[in-house]
Amino acid sequence: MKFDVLTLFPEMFKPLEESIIGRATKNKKIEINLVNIRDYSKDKHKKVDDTIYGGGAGMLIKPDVVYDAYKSVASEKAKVIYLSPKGKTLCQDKVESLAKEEHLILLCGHYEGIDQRVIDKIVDEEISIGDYVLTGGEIPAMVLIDSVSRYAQGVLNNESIKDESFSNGLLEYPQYTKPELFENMKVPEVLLSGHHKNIERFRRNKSLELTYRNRPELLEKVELTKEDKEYLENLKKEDNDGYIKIN
Ligand code: 4GX
Repeated sequence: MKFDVLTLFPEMFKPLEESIIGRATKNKKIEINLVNIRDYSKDKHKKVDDTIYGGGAGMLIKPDVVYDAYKSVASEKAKVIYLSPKGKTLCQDKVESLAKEEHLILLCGHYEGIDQRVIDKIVDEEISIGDYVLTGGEIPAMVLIDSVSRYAQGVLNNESIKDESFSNGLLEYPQYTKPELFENMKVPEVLLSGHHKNIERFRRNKSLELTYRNRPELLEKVELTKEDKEYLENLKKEDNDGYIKIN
């Protein structure tokens, strides 16, 4: 799978040379090609931005420069994504569907963004990584590359995708490794028991509790068994113990 990144700050993508994404690139499981938008400025001062028609603070990136940078990597099958807080919020389902694409072109804005005409001309999808404002689209592009690449063939070599957070609609249960005793805290006994059915129930309950406490809205969308529902009802009862609930 190939990513072309159109950016004014290609050096910001250094982190992708490390760890799993770095290895995936070296092993040709993914390809990340950085395109400096500034290289496509026709201006003798390499100017890429200008003031905003109608007034307003700051500068916008000029459409012609972005268009020429885009044309240098464009292909028929490529999907073009603009990272922006105005886009639809990225979620794990979206990550999985993007991983089925062969070629993604990621457009990173800076300053106040990019002239709307070139966005209308080349962008297929506008995606946000969350409801907060950053200084540019580079970190969001790295978030997208990192999350999508995990699903590319040969990038991950274990089964971790099966049990991780969101894979079953719930947050992942806590996990433990050696030593068995750390700062007076023991690893939960059931995990040492070898009793697979009990371990499975313990983990499911921990997932349910964590999701209920941190992300209760996720519980609406997940299929709960009779046992799941009983466990959650008990939790709520314990939370309310000693108090009268007023609705
Ligand atoms: N998820 N930013 C884009 C430039 C910009 C400004 C205004 C459109 C309109 C962000 C996010 C994000 C900062 C990237 C502003 N683009 N991108 N940049 N959150 O905050 O994706």
